[in-house]
Amino acid sequence: MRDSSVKLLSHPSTRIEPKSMGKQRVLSGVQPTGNLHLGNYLGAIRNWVEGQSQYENFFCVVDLHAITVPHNPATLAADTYTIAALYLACGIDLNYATIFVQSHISAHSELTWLLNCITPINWLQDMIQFKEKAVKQGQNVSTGLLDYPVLMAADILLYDTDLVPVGEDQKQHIELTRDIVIRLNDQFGSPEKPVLKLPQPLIRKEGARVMSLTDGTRKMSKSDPSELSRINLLDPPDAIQKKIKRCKTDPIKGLEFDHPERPECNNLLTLYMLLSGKTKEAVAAECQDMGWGQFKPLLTETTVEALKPIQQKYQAVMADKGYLESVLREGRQQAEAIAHFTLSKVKTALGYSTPL
Ligand code: AQP
Repeated sequence: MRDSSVKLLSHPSTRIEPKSMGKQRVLSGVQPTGNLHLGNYLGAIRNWVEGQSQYENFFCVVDLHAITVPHNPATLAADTYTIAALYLACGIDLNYATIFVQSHISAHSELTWLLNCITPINWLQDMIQFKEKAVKQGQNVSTGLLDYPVLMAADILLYDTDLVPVGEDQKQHIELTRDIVIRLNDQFGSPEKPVLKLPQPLIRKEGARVMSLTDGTRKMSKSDPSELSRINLLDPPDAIQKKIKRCKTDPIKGLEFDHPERPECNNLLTLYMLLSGKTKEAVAAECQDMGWGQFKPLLTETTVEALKPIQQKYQAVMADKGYLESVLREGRQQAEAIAHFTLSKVKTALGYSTPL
């Protein structure tokens, strides 16, 4: 790496220890469907980073999922690289993790087909995310959107994953993955010799559901048409200041957590707590007598400071495209070997002949 600020990133070929050593395996991913926001960071990536040394980790950029809603082919590849660079910038360490791009490994699509054929269609029609996104798209809902959770199941199952760290919104999809495993093992394996491993969700309570800045009852989301609804990890300080200044609040004096009629207040205090690293009790005591006029600049400064190191590291990673490419190339090689082994196991269990 040319830039000294990214010295902490290890080059893929200079790792200091093997990543597995009998550890439980973790897999998770983010779609390249837009700018990563504080919900993606606090609900998912920050937890990946905090737990990474305990596990053998696979983090993918799930670009096949990205086309389940209308997408722009002119930006898909660049968005994919941006997400991979942000993984590194947020602190994913190659000593513990493999980073790769989902579409670079054909086993994801192939296992999806096999799993499709044992997944009842009504299981997919019941998924909350499908119903919500389908409503937004009206007549143009693709089969891919309905099939999104089966592709996600394939992502998880290909790597014999033990744990899937996600935000609360993805819990139903992990439950569906488990149902698919149980069905497949039941039909094509035996209790002594299951075909696929049963994964568990790993959902942290704090940050599991970061809410929109413009409506504290809806989750912060990349696809919300209003830019003011979310803070992106790459937002400059003036954009962060503007978004917090304009965010929805209430007229009640004094700030408090967990009040059922103050969802925005709870969300903003939670953001302050998570980004400052203070405890809930300390934040409750610090902010109990504050008005919004005093709290908003405090939250702005805390957010800007928390995102500064991520933004600096991101710039350094993006300045060396060769490095990022080498990370993804090696990631693909490592992930592909495992994925193809699992795929072969499933094909054998389903009765397929071996390729000649
Ligand atoms: N608001 C959120 N709070 C906590 N966690 C969240 N995640 C997403 N939004 C929040 C978690 O981020 C990870 C990656 O999500 P994704 O990009 O794969 O898809 P998503 O959940 O659909 O995220 P978005 O931002 O809402 O994207 P769009 O608008 O494109 O659908 C997941 O672990 C998710 O739980």
